[in-house]
Amino acid sequence: MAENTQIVPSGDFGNMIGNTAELLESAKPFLELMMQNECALRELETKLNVLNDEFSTVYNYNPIESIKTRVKDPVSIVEKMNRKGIAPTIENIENSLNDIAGVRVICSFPEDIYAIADILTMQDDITLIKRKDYIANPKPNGYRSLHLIVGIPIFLSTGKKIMKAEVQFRTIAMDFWASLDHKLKYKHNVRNPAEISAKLKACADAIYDLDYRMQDIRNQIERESR
Ligand code: 0O2
Repeated sequence: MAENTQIVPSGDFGNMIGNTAELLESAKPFLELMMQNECALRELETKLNVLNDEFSTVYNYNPIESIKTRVKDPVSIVEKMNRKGIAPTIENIENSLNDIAGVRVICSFPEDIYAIADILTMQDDITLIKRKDYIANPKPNGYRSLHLIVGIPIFLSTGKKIMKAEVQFRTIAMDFWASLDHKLKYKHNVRNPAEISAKLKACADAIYDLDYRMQDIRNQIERESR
């Protein structure tokens, strides 16, 4: 290093580092909240994996095809708070959003969805806060899933904290449909949105029919192969 190289920042660069440190400090409570939600997701994912492993070993059957987890991104959090007309403070975010932590559980058959959802919510450290059955009562556009809002404890150095999480259960086919529907939501320049919505609704109904027909075949195979 040359003798007079300045290693202590000064001037604008120094201010910039100072501002960054302040910014990081002020973001800490938010980062902490995100970390706690990540922890809640890990707990839930483990519980679901344990159930799937047990079914696989004991009944030679995997009710869960896949599990996806995500923490809601900061922009979506702020947008949702704005939609609700609530100031996006840490306290308000924690109190008014149920889906900062989100788990999506993909099952092959509708019966498995209800079985796993019931077993999960019967666990004594899980609290069922809200249940929306969009399979029995689909949204007008055809969206089907079972949504649970659950409370789950995480254990921090300061003690136990109950976190909220949204668990969405769908079949593989419902998930396929929801991905395409999600694309429509974010494309604002489609020429025939009404026509596309009608086609999607018809597909959603066909998927519902197919899911239950496949389930009947699966059950018949089980009955007739004992
Ligand atoms: P993202 O990016 O998936 O997180 P609430 O305040 O809980 O009563 P909320 O949050 O509208 O009301 O709950 P709701 O209706 O149960 O649905 C929330 C989530 O379900 C959405 O999250 C989607 O993931 C999914 N969802 C609901 N309706 C539809 C639909 O019509 N199509 C698709 N593809 N997904 C849907 P976010 O926050 O929209 O986004």
